[in-house]
Amino acid sequence: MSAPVYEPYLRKPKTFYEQYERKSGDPTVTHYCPGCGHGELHKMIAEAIEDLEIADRTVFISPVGCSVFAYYYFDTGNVQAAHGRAPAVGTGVQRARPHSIVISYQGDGDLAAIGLNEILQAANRGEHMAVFFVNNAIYGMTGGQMAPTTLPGMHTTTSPGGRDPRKAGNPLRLCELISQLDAPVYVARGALSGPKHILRTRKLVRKALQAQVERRGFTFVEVLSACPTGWGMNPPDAHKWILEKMAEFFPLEVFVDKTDSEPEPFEIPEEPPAEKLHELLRISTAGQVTFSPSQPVEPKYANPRIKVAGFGGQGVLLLGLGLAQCGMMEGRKVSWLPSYGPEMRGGTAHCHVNVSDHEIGSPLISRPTVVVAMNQPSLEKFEPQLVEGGLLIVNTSMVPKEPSRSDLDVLKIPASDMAKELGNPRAANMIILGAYAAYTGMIGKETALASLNTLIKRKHLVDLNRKAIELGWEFGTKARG
Ligand SMILES: Cc1ncc(C[n+]2csc(CCOP(=O)(O)OP(=O)(O)O)c2C)c(N)n1
Ligand code: SF4
Repeated sequence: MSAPVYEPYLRKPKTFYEQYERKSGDPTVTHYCPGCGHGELHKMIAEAIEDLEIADRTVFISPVGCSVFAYYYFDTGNVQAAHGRAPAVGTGVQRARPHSIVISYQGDGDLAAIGLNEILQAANRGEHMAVFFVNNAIYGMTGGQMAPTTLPGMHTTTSPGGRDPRKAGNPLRLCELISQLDAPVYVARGALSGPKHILRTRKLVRKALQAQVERRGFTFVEVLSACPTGWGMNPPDAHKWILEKMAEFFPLEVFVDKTDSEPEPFEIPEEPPAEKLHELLRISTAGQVTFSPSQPVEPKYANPRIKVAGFGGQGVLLLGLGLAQCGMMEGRKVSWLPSYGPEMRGGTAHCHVNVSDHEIGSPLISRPTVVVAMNQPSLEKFEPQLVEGGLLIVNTSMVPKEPSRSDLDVLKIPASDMAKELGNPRAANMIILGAYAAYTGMIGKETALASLNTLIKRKHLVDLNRKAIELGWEFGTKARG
């Protein structure tokens, strides 16, 4: 007699990675605490994605909180969003790629505190996304502080005497709030405790995702979930507490279900052909020629990581763009990342520019090899960040102070004064571009001049900027010796 073959009951859904990349430890287990609801809900979502066959078009958005770790587990598209911002990121994803299935997976600190406005606005707009809201009544990741969903009288690290509704208000009931809006098509609350409720919650999860497949609109499933660590309970007690205490305040109901109504007609828009990309992004290729690097580059100047800094109005960002533009024209990989001060005018501005013969891992630069300081505060802020022996270019017209380090390669240039003499102080940035190009050999003169066709939108200013580059080039050549 042959042995019976049993279908494995507890199977790992295919939506999960085979191994979980983590900082340390066993890569086959999750790092969630024993009894934590995140793991249970992850599994329900993963199974539904597998059964609905949507893994290849699902984008899972995990913001801050214990939910952030979702990208370690889900073999789908993943985006990590800033605290509370998953619905905004999801909106962008859905609108750019309407064929995608967007999941916004958020904790109660994330969704009901810092992200409350985001979720209400997204729900009110009826964005096409499934929101899974893990309500464990506290901030789990940071050690159990009071959340907007903390029960009256509940002890947390920030309400050691118990939540007092007279001071902290009553807990927010998100399902009830969201179901007041017209747009949401499905709003329901489940609990992760005991087989009956776990099976019911599994159904709610599926329904919310099925509605996305049918492109019906905004779906919201709140899940009462245990955080034994934050609650200071063992897992069985925590699970009991969900039904005995939490469910009393947060009723387990389906609040809205319009998933039977006619879905809005939808056709997946065609992808634009790659040749059209320039047009779509409004990138001008007019007058662009590819130049080969004209001078040998000393290893210390090759693959620069550049920070250009100054105050608003000095053309700091344009100088950064110019460096990237020239690098691109000479066939290199480039990135440009601007950073603005909060003021519209007169504030500080800086940008990060990578020009490299290799793929660029990140546009963000923390240890630059080149710093351009257009004013005094920029010197003070960015000189310390330079790598040992890095190149510091100082606009001495605006920087009276001497650099403080002695290990640096310093190019001092009175760029603003030179630009004034040329007829326009705003041309200081292009003088520096010319000087940098000649001093380091990283950019050919012909390339720098030709980049102006793309960089300078007001054509009557091209001539002035051309002169500025020439002037800078002369200065840089002399300084190089
Ligand atoms: C802008 C910002 N503010 C605060 C924090 C600190 N912080 C990290 S996680 C968290 C709360 C997360 O709680 P919740 O959303 O309930 O998720 P849980 O960890 O309980 O699953 C906070 C306040 C942060 N990372 N970023
Ligand atoms: S701290 Fe709480 S929410 Fe975070 S993993 Fe542990 S049990 Fe889960």
